[in-house]
Amino acid sequence: TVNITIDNKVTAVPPGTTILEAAQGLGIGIPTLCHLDLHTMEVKNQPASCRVCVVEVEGRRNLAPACATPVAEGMVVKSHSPRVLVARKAVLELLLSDHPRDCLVCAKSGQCGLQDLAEKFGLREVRFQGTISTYPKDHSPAIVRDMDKCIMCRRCETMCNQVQGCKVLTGVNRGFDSVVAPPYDLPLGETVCTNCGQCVAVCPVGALMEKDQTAEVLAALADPEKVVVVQTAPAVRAALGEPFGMEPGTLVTGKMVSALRELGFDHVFDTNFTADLTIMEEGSELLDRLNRHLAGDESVKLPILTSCCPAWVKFFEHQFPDLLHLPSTAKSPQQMFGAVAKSFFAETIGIPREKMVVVSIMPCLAKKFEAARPEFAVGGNPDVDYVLSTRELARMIRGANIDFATLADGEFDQPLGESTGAAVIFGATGGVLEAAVRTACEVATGRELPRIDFQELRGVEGVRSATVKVGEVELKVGVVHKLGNARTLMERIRAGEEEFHAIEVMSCPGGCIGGGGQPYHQGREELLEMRTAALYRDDCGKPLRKSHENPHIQELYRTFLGEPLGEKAHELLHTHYQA
Ligand code: HC1
Ligand code: SF4
Repeated sequence: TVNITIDNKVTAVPPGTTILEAAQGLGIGIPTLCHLDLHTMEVKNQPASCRVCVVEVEGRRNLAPACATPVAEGMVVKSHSPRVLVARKAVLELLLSDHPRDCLVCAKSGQCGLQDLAEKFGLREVRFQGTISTYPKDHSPAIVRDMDKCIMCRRCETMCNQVQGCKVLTGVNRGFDSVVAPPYDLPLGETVCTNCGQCVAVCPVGALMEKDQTAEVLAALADPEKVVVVQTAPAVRAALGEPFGMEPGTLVTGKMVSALRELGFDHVFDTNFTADLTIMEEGSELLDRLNRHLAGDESVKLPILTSCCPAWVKFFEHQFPDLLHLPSTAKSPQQMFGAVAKSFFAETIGIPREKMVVVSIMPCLAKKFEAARPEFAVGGNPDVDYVLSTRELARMIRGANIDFATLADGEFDQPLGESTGAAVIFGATGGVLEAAVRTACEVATGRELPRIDFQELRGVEGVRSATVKVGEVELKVGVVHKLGNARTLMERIRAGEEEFHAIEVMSCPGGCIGGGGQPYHQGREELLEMRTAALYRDDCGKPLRKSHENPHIQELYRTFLGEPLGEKAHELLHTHYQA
């Protein structure tokens, strides 16, 4: 080990440790804007470009960036000497010299790393004035890029290329003109961008933001002619408390329901209901393909791939156009909900679909893109009208002055608000497959499962595989999160190097709980673990934990849909893919 002293505190750390890491180990906070360390992914963004982490190292003439300076034996460091503070302030002023000052109307206001430091350092003027770079804003179906605000920290690039394997964002040009851009400077919406939003999740400033749809939703709520129905994704309930100061991993399902009622939604329903429905369809498809495969039908292709993650869907459409016969044709729970709400539920309450507005609350930005896909509309009227991220909902709640923390727990409306424990774990990596296995096992054997928890499908590793017995069959399943891992696995499958019966892919770290629309995770992996634990706790506490036991799902098949994979189910609940 190497002995080092920081702010008079002594520590011993392994060689190669940076001053920043050693300081963190001592509980000493050194500000950073560009640094990002994703331990479990073994990915680091370490360009040392922002320079706000500079520290004084005894015996060295120049200040050193703590994030990129390895420790040395006997090193003595001062993290907040007057010299350091003066330098940091100057660094901030230089960053601000080429940065818009429109904090009042910036979507990142209040959560901006640069604004936060400017406030902490008491900046009252920017001494260095010069040209301010300007770029046209780029609006994709999910993301707004405002490169005027980019500070070239390159965190987005690391997420997009190293974690997601999408290679959409790269630093281009030099010096004052340098900026992060898609290939050929194309608009993001015309590239292979999956809308996963992981670039947004780590952007420290307002350069990458979600496409905000709160104004459209407010207008619908204010329109007396409209019946506004809302659905809430599994992962939202594990993170919505965070913007209101609650401990990460606090389950706020009941408060979320109450807040949505207070905001004026006419019917508060749950995407978890259609997550159970997805299992009925996708589980049936899995058993059907498996049985035909075992009977020697060579036209059946395996592995079946889950299809509820819209960024993953767009990824395989772009990257694996030759394998479009593999994904399940089941729509995602979000889209199943829209289709059921605007048919079954509109009929139930006796209104035409045009009078109904369906709003989703999602942890995800790609859900905005998914809802806008033309195949999910009838006569131009979309099944899901607007998608709000967890962050946008939190803003609406704050804007309405609702005291979230003290809200009483509300209950979802019925019939589209009932769900089982199998549905809520959709929000964590491995959950969709676990839910499918719970149902497939019982349907295949007609016997009650000896166990409900499939620990072998849970965890944080990027690629996991397990063998699960479904009836007489040893089902080989894979679970993947983060698209870079999905690419590696799919390439192995394409090359015939790996064989699976079923694979779940979720694009974001940890699954939807780490989605691009959640309170910014900024790469903090412990946060994702706390949210995940909340979903499994919720599952454990439910009286029903298998999708096929959901009484309202059974009723929906009896009275409206018919059989899983039947004609009506096909028309409303299945889709197709295009290269
Ligand atoms: Fe997800 Fe899904 S789990 S995709 O991550 O299948 O977004 O939470 O809503 O649709 O149910 C997201 C979460 C979500 C869908 C479900
Ligand atoms: Fe890359 Fe995802 Fe951002 Fe698109 S949304 S640029 S794929 S990180």
